[in-house]
Parts: sequence; structure tokens; C-alpha cells
Amino acid sequence: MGRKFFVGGNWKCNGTTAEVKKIVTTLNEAEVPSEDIVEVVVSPPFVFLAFVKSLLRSDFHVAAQNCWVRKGGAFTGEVSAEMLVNLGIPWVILGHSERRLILNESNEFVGDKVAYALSQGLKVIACVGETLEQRESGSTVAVVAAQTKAIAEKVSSWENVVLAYEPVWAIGTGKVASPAQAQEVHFELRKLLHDNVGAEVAASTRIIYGGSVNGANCKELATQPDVDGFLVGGASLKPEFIDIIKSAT
Ligand code: G2H
Repeated sequence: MGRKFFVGGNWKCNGTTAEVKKIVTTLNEAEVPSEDIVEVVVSPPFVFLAFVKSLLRSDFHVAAQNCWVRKGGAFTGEVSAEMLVNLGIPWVILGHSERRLILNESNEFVGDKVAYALSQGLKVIACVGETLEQRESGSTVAVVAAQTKAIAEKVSSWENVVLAYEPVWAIGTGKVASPAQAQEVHFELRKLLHDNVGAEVAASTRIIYGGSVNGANCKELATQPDVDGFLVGGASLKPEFIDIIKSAT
């Protein structure tokens, strides 16, 4: 079976109740390809998750932007995977570079988080990506391989994982990876899954691109054979997110 196109909207730490309502109204009114063609998941901040879930059309789904690495308890400020499941939130984004870099989340910690979230029944958008310095020193593939292997070592099934390649130098900078640059890394990631996990997982796992995706550049990126969709930040707060969803066809 082919890989269904996946478009995620990562709202990051943005929004007021009024703004969130406006974005959801735009999404609810949009005419987009059916659920058989494209899977759409939006990720508001924790505080708006239940609100967005209650308003959002039923063919779109919601994701949290993070969750705690193990069972909940005395971890002030954290939100556990169990709580997300209890709220009926199906997806979580883990390993975003903003957390890896600003909050010092290590490869191992992200691997543990992915494994725990999956064990509780969540589906995971797991992010990997290199910094500009790492790209310029020629270590892009080594960096994303180490990040992906740290996840592969901890998880027993990739069925509920979408892998997001997000080069840090392209995030929120307006400097998008070229279709060839994205394809090159996506190809290497699929090869890595093939060699380390198995042919079936490599063929079926969606590998999506994130980093300054917008309504203008999505079409060409989407034509790349190993680009199975997008994780969109800034543009997911705007009506052009609909154009990005439409790039599935
Ligand atoms: C990368 C992306 C969404 P943006 O972080 O995850 O953000 O599209 O704003 O670069």
C-alpha cells in the first residue's frame, strides 16, 4: 500500500482563544482532498488542545507538541502521555529541534519519549534534523542517522510513527531546503530504516519535511519521491495551510 500524504500544522507557542477559533474556522470551511488522500493533523499548544478538538472537523486530527518521558507523577509542569490519551488526543510531536536545542533533549531522551508515547497508544511525529554548522561540516547524514537510530533502538513497531526531517537552518528562517536537498536526506533516512529496521518499515513509514514550508514552495517539494508530506510551522497559522494540504494531489 502507498504511503498516505501527511500534513501537520505545528502552531508552536502561538495563539489566543480568538486566534485559535479563527484558524479552526478557516480549516473547517476549507475544501481539501479526502482523508483517503491526505491525513491532516494540527498541533495547538497544550492549553488549547481540548478546545481545538471540540471545534475541529472530524476528518482532521489533533496532536500535542510534547509529552513527558514516562508515567506521570511528581513532574511539575509536565503533561503525560496518559493524560493525552485520556483527553482523546491521538498524536504527539516529539524531538522537535526547538526542544532538542533549547531544552537540551538528548537523542536518548527523545528515543525514550517516543517509545513511551507509543506504548500508551499515541501516534508520534518524531523530528530529526541537523544544524547549519553540522550541514556545513558535512555531517548531516551522520546527525540524522544518530537521532533516528536512538529512536529505532527503543521502539518495536514503526506503524504509528511519522518521521519528520526538519533541518534546523530552515526552521522559521524562510530558508527552505531545496527539493533536491530534502529528497537527498529523506532517501538516506529511508535507507537507514531499511538497513536497521527492515524493508517493510522503510517502504511504509512516512517521512515528512519541515522547515519554512509555505503555499508557494510546497508543490515542488511534494513531487519528490521520498517526501511524504510536511510539518508546517509559521504557515500553518495562515490560510495558506490549505494550499499546503492541497499539495497532496
Ligand atoms: C519547523 C516548522 C514546523 P516553520 O519547526 O515544525 O516550522 O515552518 O515555521 O519553519
